[in-house]
Amino acid sequence: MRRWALVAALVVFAAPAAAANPLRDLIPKPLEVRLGHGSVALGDVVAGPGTAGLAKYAASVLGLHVGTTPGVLLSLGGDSSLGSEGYALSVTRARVGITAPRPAGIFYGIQTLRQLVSAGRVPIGEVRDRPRYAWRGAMLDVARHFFGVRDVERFVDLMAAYKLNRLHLHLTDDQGWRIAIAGWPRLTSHGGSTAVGGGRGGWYTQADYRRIVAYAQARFVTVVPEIDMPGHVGSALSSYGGLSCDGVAPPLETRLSPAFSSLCTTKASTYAFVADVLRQVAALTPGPWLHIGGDEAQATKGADYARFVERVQAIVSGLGKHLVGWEEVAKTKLAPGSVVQHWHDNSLLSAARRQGAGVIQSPADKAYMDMKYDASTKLGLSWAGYTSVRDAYEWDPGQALGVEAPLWSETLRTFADVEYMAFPRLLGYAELAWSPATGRSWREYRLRLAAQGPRLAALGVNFYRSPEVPWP
Ligand code: TNX
Repeated sequence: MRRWALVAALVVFAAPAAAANPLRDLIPKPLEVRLGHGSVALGDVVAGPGTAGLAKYAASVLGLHVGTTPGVLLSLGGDSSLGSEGYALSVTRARVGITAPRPAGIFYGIQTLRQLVSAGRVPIGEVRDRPRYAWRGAMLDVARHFFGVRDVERFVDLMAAYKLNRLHLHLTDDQGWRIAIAGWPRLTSHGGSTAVGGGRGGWYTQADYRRIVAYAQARFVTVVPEIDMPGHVGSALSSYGGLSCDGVAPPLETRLSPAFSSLCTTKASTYAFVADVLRQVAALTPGPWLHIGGDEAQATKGADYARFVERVQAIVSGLGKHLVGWEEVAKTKLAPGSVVQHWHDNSLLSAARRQGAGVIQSPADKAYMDMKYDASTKLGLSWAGYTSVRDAYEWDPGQALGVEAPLWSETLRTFADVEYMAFPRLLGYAELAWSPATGRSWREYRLRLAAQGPRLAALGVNFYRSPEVPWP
């Protein structure tokens, strides 16, 4: 890097009237970028030791071949201060090199390279990069409306292209139970049969879910499965009436916001159910987290709620996993390693911090991708206000494990709807989660975002052409 600076003239990011250079347009913005002069054509992808799988992946996304003609060289090793996800990318006249201490870093270097390629050429220069936060997530609500394996895989690819690394799947809610659990067939055959508005439902077999997990894992995305409890359980109660205190199965729920429901927290059989479900989900999930929801348990009495969450937390620990819960779980006594997902109540955020819990920032008025962009947005909700592309970008997550942008799907029936709400806001969250906060400005970001428009279009993404952004 230092030697490079001697050789090449150093051009800074905001150089006025500088020629277009994709090194200036990267999202998320890297830690350090040096621009050189000119560009180089791409050759083959050459795999260094231990990078054969990554080379195959790089070749497929870059439209190249794995070979030996000096081209894109992937190598493990180099500067260990880049950490488990950082990388160095160097483009000289002779070759493109991606070097990283760990495979994830090579993967992110490949994502950066993808954004640099234009008409088969890459600008000469250097990037040194590593993320600000470990948790860079998005949540997909497959319960209110169901989205199949292929859709979720596409979502994973789009997340990974912007260096996000956690996919939180909201698998169960009042209007749908979306994962098959052996021994409880009605959860899916009945509880998964419909959706908000009464349309067709759907669910993942355990093989489907494994496929999603493996697909995500290959892209360095950890799946965090959520089984929401003790509230938001209409689909479970309707499938097995014994899970409710009165023993009566309610009808299937298809309203957008139904009355609050609760598992019966005082019955021993409820815990047998919860333990069986969590054991099966844990066995399918290599990642270290199980999300147990815990939000909006208005139909559960306060003392019952605490006893329930603490008991479920013990089940989760017994499975060797860490509990993740919406911020309400901070009302209970959290175990070391439990993680709290903040969504709207600052006193619960403080309670989580007082207990030393890790915090994921998902403030509804900034990070909820189901909030309408403005009054004219046809999809989405607005209970937390409108969230323009600028609003979604202009905030700081502060001290936290990281950031996660939830996408609730009450109003989203198709995957095109999902894309319209997620894009382009997701790119802003990716940048908040990855890039240093210093020097951040909407005025500068909106230009880089504009430059991503053609890339999103080329990927076929149904993104919202916000008037705040000067799309080309
Ligand atoms: C609140 S956020 C909910 C969800 C809804 C969402 C809609 C949270 C933990 N609970 O059940 O889908 O608002 O924006």
